[in-house]
Amino acid sequence: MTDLTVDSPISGVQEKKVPSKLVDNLPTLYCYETCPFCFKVKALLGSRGIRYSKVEVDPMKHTELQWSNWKKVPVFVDSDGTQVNDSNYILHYIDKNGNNDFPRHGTDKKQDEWMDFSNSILGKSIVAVIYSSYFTSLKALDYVTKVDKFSFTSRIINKWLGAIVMFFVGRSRAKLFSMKPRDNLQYQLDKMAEGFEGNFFGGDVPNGADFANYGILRSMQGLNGFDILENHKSVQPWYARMQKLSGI
Ligand SMILES: N[C@@H](CCC(=O)N[C@@H](CS)C(=O)NCC(=O)O)C(=O)O
Repeated sequence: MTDLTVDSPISGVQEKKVPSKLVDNLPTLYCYETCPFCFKVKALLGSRGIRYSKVEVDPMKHTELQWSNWKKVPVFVDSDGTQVNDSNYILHYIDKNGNNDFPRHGTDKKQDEWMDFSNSILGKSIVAVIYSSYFTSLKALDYVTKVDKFSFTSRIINKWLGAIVMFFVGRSRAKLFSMKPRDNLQYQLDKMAEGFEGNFFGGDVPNGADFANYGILRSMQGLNGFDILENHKSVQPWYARMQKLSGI
């Protein structure tokens, strides 16, 4: 279970401010276009109407994150230069400094568990389905060929080599579950739906668990296995509600 205090010494809000890493003086999100953890943050920023800049990180070289000790995406830099690492921490940080809608970490066991579920179960379950073959992996990585700022060579390497890497990651994720990837995803969505308290995990208003799990699932829209969600009788309407309010 993710413990927001001990997960990693560099998860969460960083002491050193990095205002020089802001783009256009706006809160800035360092991300990969298709990263599930990044979609969590984009969904929350969208639902709160927060304007922000996006920096697309090269998934192989990480050039854009050379300045940071934390090399994973998302990294969020707030307008005052505060750096926050790790998606669930970023969700809490943004909420705390804005609407303050979510119960804070440690005060609502259910929210904490479902936020943890998004990383430890759902994220791994979708990866096992999206990257279940080299062909489906290539489809998922096609986006890199459309990132203008990447060089031609980077685009080719990121797509064709990236797909091999992700195919093996998919296989390793699949081994974590006893069911086949598609059956497992169906099972995890059934389980997840049990956590809804009416319209959302948070009841009438979405909480951290809604944004965390929506983000993960949003990243598979249009990719292999998304039909499982589209055909799910309670997850699909929840997904549509989240999509409407987040605008992504
Ligand atoms: N616990 C982190 C996980 C983030 C993560 O694993 N991001 C992936 C991209 S989807 C990553 O950056 N992996 C390292 C890499 O690509 O080198 C979070 O929730 O933000």
